[in-house]
Amino acid sequence: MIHARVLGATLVFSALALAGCSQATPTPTATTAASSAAAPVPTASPTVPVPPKFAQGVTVALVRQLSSGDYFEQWLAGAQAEAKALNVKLELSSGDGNNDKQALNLEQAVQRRADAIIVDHGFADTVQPAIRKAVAAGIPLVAFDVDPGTPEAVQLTQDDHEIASQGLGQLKADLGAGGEVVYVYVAGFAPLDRRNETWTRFKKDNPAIKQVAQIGVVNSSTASAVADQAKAALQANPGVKAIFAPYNEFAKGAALAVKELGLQDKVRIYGADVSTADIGVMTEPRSPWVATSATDPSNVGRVAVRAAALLVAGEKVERTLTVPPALITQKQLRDGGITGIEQLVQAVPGLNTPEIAKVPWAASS
Ligand code: SR1
Repeated sequence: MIHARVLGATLVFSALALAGCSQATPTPTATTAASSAAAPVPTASPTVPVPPKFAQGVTVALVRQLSSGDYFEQWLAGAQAEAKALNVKLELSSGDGNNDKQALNLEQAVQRRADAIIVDHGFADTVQPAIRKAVAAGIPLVAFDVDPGTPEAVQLTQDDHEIASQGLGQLKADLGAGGEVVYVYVAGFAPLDRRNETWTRFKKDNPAIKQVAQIGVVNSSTASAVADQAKAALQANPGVKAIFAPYNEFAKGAALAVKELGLQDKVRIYGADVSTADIGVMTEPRSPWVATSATDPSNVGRVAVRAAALLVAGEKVERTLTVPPALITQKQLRDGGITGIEQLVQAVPGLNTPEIAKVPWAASS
C-alpha cells in the first residue's frame, strides 16, 4: 500500500497562501476529449522519454457512477487536467446515479477496447461483471471508491477510516462529557461504508456519545434532501449537540437545517470533503459546520489518471493507492483568511500528492 505523507491534525497555514482562488466546474458530457481545464504547472524537466504510445495518443475511459456535486466536479477537473498534461484522451461517461447505466457504460468501454479504464464509484454487484471482462481483455483498470473484486485492478481510495477519525476526534474534543448525535449515512457506497466502520467503533469506545437518529439520502439533490431529514431529526431530538455528516453534500444539508431552525449555538456539524463552496459555508458568520476532514478531490482525480497512464505504459503500480486526508477546521480557515480550495491547497501542501502514482516521463505537477 502506498501512503503519502500523513498529515498531522494541526495544519500549517502559510501566509504566502493567501492568493486569489477559482475552481473549474466542467459540465460532464457523455463523451469528451481531454478538457481545457488548467494543466498542472511543470516544475521539473523529466529525463525519462515519453513512451511512443503516448506520443500517438492514449484513450482512457472514465466511467462514473455519480457526477453532480462539488466533490465530483472538482475530481473531474483534476482528472481532465492530468489527462491533458499526459496527452491522454479521456472518454467520459456517467451513470448519474443509475447503476444499470453505469454498468452499460462500462461494458461499452470494454467493447471499445479503451487503452485503460477508470471506474469512479459504483456498486460492486453492478460493475464487477464488466470489470472481469476488462481484465480478461487485458485492459488495465483503476477502481476509485469501488471494490473491483479482482487483484488485477488498481484500487484507489482516500483514507476513509482516517477521514472519519479526524472528524470524530474533533467532535469528541468539542463535546467533552458526551452528548446526542445525529448521524448521516447511506449504505452501499464504499467510502461511506468505510467511514461507517470507524463511526461504529467510535460509538463503542465512547458510550457517552449517543446516536439518537440516523438519516441520509444520495441523489441528484442530496444536500436539500438531507436538510429536510435533518430538520425532522433535530425537531424530534431537541437535545442533539452534533451532527456527524461525513460527505460534503450531507454536511451542507445539515448546515442548512441547523440554520433554518436557528440552532447555530446548540448544534455543531462535523463533515468530510472540501470545496470552495464548502469553505464559504464553513466560514459564514455563525456557521455550525466547524470541521471537515478532506483530500483535495482534484488531486485524487489526477492520481487516478496517472495510475491509468502508468498501467498503459506497462509500468509497475501498487495495487492499492491511498490518498491521505487533512483535518480542516472552521477556526483555521477563518484565521488563515482562506476563501477557496486553491488557497487551501497552497496553505496545506500535503493535500497535493505528486508522489502517488508518479509518472516518470512527465513534469512533476
Ligand atoms: C456517495 S459517496 C461520496 C463520497 O465519495 C468520495 O469518496 C467523497 O469523499 C464523498 O464523500
